[in-house]
Amino acid sequence: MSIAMTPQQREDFDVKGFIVLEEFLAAEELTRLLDAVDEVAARVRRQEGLGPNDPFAVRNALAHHEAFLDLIDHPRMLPLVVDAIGWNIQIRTTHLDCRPPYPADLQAGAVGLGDGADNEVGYRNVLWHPDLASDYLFMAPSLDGRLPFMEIKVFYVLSDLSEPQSGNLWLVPGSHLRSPDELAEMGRRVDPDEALELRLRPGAAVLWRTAVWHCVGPNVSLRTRKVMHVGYHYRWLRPTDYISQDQALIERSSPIRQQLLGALPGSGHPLGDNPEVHPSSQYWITKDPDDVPLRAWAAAQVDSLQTQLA
Ligand SMILES: O=C(O)CCC(=O)C(=O)O
Repeated sequence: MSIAMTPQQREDFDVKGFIVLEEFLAAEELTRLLDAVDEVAARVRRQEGLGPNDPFAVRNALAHHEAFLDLIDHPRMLPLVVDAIGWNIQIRTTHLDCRPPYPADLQAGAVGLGDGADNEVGYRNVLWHPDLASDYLFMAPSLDGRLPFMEIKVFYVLSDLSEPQSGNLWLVPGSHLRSPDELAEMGRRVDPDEALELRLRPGAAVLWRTAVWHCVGPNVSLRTRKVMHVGYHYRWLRPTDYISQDQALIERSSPIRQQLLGALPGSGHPLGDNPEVHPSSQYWITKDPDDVPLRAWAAAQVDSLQTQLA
């Protein structure tokens, strides 16, 4: 039973591979996030020696500001996340992307081809790709050549991306059902009729399967592109952004947040009572419900819905 996903959203998620949620963030949430982006941007620019017009991205963004951290268990998004991927999950990555407008004389490269003058000077012209299948990472485990379902991301639009060519996220609806090899064989050139440039206002969110082919278009608008992606995957996979999160952060977090931060509760051995002879990773075999508090949380949501419907 779904906790929050409507039948239409379920169909969008399964068939197109993504769900668009316009006006998802409340005005105060958006303001807080934009202030956080400014604060983090100033710090990163200082630390990395970047100028005010240099693009940059930050990974493990949740560790950089409380406003970003609060997105991982956002009370209206978490139910949709659990409906999409289940409760046995943790954060794989959180990334912030800030991409100022191109200088007037900079030629925008073609969408999704990963080259062009913009790419050469650091405005990443992100190639069409599904996540977890790039050849420089690994050719991911395949299911008849297709990617198995391993993860989702939530894309939060913080700046105005409602006009074309503002650094928009592009998607190929339904491509999570196609093989990454097909994209490679196409020379990563996607038929424009198949590609969708998401044009979204600040505060929108998109819950998407990262196996959907996607890329980022050039930003020839006059505004800086500011977006966040919050990625969730299964607890038995390894995160990209951290081995373990900061201990002080884990200690001050709720049990559900600790789970999402990839932590295990208690002081026992993570391989169980008999780690020498019968190691049994708590990330795999969850005998103790405290290992995965999202499970009880999801069950309680379902119970409450059933009571309301009875
Ligand atoms: O929107 C972005 O900046 C990056 C999107 C992307 O390529 C990804 O999340 O893998």
